[in-house]
Parts: sequence; C-alpha cells; structure tokens
Amino acid sequence: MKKTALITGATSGIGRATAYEFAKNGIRLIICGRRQERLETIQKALENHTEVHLLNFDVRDKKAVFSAIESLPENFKHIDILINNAGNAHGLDLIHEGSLDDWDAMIDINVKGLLYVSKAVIPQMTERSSGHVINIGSSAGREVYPKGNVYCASKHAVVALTDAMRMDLNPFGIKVAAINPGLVETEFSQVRYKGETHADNAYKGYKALQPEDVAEVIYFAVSRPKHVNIADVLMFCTAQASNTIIKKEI
Ligand code: NDP
Ligand code: 8X3
Repeated sequence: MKKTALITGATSGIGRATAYEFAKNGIRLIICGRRQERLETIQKALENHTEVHLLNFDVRDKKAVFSAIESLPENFKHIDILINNAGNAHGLDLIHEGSLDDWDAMIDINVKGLLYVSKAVIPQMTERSSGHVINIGSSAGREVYPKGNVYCASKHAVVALTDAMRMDLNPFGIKVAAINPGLVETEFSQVRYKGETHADNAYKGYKALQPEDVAEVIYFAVSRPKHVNIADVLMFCTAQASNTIIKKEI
C-alpha cells in the first residue's frame, strides 16, 4: 500500500526537494507551508506522479496547525511519515546585539512549531502503533558557532527532542530520526540575512550540499525495512569539516 507523508516547509529548499523525491518514489504527499502559490505550483508539478494535498498554515499558530491537520480529507488522514522540516535562522548576531523578534521567530518556528505539528500528527501513529518521524536538525544542533547562539540553541533542542521522541515512542514501534545537514544551498541564507546582498555570498567559493542531496538521504531513511531505523545522520558537503571550517577557493 502507498505511504502518505506530511512535509512541513515544502515550499522551498530541503522540504520541496523531499516532496519531489517522495513523489518520484510513489509516496502520497501532504505539503505544507505559508506560500499558497508555491504549494499550488508544486502540486501541479507532482500530481502526475502521486496524489498531493495542500495545507497552508504557519507552524507558530497553534490553532491553525491543529485545524489544518483536522481538516485533512479521509483519504489523507492516515499519515505514515512526518517530516518536521519547516524552520530557518533569523539573523546572525552577537548574543548581546541580537533582535528579540529574531529570537522569538527561531524558538517559535524551529522548536514550538515542530512540537505543535508533532502533537497534531503523532497520536494517530501511536493509535496504530506505526509511523516514522524525521526531524530536520542541523550541524548547528551538534556544535555552536560564533553569532549562531539562538539558532544553534533551537537546533540543539530539535536534536534533544528527537532523542526524547525515540524513547517515548519506542513502545509503539514508531521510528524517529534526526537528519542534521551542514551548509545546504537553499533560501536559508536569504532568510537569515533578510535578503541583504551578502546572503548571496554564503554559498560562494565551494560547492555546498544541494537540497536534493539531503532529500535522497531522507528517502533512504524512509525506505529501509521495518526493523531498521536510521536514527541520526550528520552530513556535510566535502568542503565543510565543521561549522567553522570550510575550504573555500578564493
Ligand atoms: P528554506 O528557507 O529554503 O525553506 C524553509 C521552509 O520552511 C520554507 O518552505 C518555509 O515555507 C518554511 N517555513 C518557515 N517558516 C515557517 C512558518 N512560520 N510556518 C510554516 N512554514 C515555515 O530553508 P531550508 O530548506 O534550508 O530549511 C529547511 C530546514 O532545514 C530548516 O529547519 C533549517 O533549519 C534546516 N537546515 C538548513 C540548512 C541549510 O544550510 N540550508 C542546514 C541544516 C539544517 P513558507 O515560507 O512558505 O512558510
Ligand atoms: C544551517 C547550517 O551552518 O548555517 O543549519 O547553521 S548553518
């Protein structure tokens, strides 16, 4: 039987590439994000490969999260795979110079948003004693770097929540994983630097991971046999050795 996956942050970057990878492999999709036009474009592009349902909500909005997931039509209610991917960095500042709004955004989206979506989806997995949750963490969840403070803290929280979920959901046979990439060339830097011109420099002088590279690893994890759980992955582009060591050609 075909599996159904719900992907948050499917309008761009890693989430969108994962939607394409899953569609190619016949997984039915619930794609989520705030940009309706993009959701519709992706649906059009993928509907020849698989069934696609759209959900437009902000993961920060508790009520919107629950009502979106409750609104799913009967044939999409059974979610086998949850990809908690929506998230971003907002700003890159010394701790005493950071913006409170940026801090709120990162904690509210990357941590609380992930929790709200999980709370809305996981109970139907525990009821059926089956399911697979993949949280998109980051190398920033393993090692902090200068000026990364709150973003790194939010991703450390994602890694901690992933380990905690794996323990709590173990009696139900639910797989839980964190996929933690280093630098991936997406709209991430446009968001972090608020569209400033130096955002374009973030991926210059080396070949960063592409969103499709991460999507392939996510698909690898979801396509393992029932007894295998890829619990934790750290992946870098070859030019990156750690969050602070990147070999760039100048
Ligand atoms: P993008 O900016 O390309 O994509 C971010 C996605 O998150 C978009 O689809 C956006 O959709 C969604 N999103 C953001 N805020 C909200 C919100 N409030 N409510 C709902 N959806 C939201 O970045 P990436 O693809 O790079 O990022 C995806 C994940 O990967 C994030 O969790 C990020 O932290 C993580 N990551 C990224 C790395 C990188 O270097 N790029 C490295 C390691 C991890 P919309 O705006 O339509 O709502
Ligand atoms: C995104 C990668 O290095 O900008 O999580 O934190 S980094």
